[in-house]
Amino acid sequence: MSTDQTDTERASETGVTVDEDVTDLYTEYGEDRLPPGQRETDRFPVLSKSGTPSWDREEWTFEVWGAVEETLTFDYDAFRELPAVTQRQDFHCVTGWSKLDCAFTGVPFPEIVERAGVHHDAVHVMFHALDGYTTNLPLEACDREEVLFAWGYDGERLPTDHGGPLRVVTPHKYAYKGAKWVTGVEFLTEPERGYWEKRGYSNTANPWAEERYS
Ligand SMILES: Nc1nc2c(c(=O)[nH]1)N[C@H]1C(S)=C(S)[C@@H](COP(=O)(O)O)O[C@H]1N2
Ligand SMILES: [Mo]
Repeated sequence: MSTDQTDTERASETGVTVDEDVTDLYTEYGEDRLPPGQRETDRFPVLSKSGTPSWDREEWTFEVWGAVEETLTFDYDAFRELPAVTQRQDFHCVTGWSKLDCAFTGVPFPEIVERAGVHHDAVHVMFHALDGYTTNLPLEACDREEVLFAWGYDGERLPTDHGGPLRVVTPHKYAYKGAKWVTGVEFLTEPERGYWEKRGYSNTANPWAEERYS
């Protein structure tokens, strides 16, 4: 697949109806849709620090806490009832591959911000996951419609290897900013670093500026 196809051609390839195409967000950051130093892949590789954790649908919860008016807890069914959107997005891994035209379905980050009533002094966010993974972003970097808590991929339930039942996707950042198996989001009044950010990966992770390592 080349990067100069039309949107119509792309839509017919995946066969999934999308509500929004956000693959043009690169124009905020760079000239080319494919960030520098990346190569396009048709596969969707699996990358995890320590394998795929198991989870139990009855026990699973998603929590929102920290600098918020209201701590929120959802079980799986309650989370699936939140308003969701299907977006066509690109996915850029810091190790050098990019998968274009992924169809992710999920709940936009601002929906969670609104429901929790995030405090005015909240400036930062930490995502927590089942495998002990964490990753962080400034609130203003993740409070955007393209950051999804995704439970669907290509019209199906998100596969467990790719972070099911729920993962975060951050199409404007390298993919390590998107926690797979996410179980909670914590709003912070001071910046903190997550798993890879403490181990030499870039804190800012802008693919178009090749912010890979710090
Ligand atoms: N919970 C969790 N989330 C994670 C990771 C992980 O090890 N654990 N790895 C990150 C990295 S480095 C990448 S590139 C993407 C890979 O997502 P994929 O396996 O669906 O391709 O997930 C990110 N999110
Ligand atoms: Mo990665």
